[in-house]
Amino acid sequence: MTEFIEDMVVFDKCLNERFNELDVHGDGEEINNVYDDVFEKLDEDHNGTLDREEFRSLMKKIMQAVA
Ligand SMILES: [Ca+2]
Repeated sequence: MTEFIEDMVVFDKCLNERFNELDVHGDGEEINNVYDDVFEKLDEDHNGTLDREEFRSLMKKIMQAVA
């Protein structure tokens, strides 16, 4: 459980870093476009939500991108 929380902290940190990189105008607009695009790719069964497996593959991609 501790490991999971630590992962979430790292995940959050990554997310913020990505957001700051993407949000070039500082108005939060860019992230919406990127998020829609990314979400569509991540929602592998296209049911509109990210389930555990889809979230897991998202985490994996982010960790790989950071490493
Ligand atoms: Ca899904």
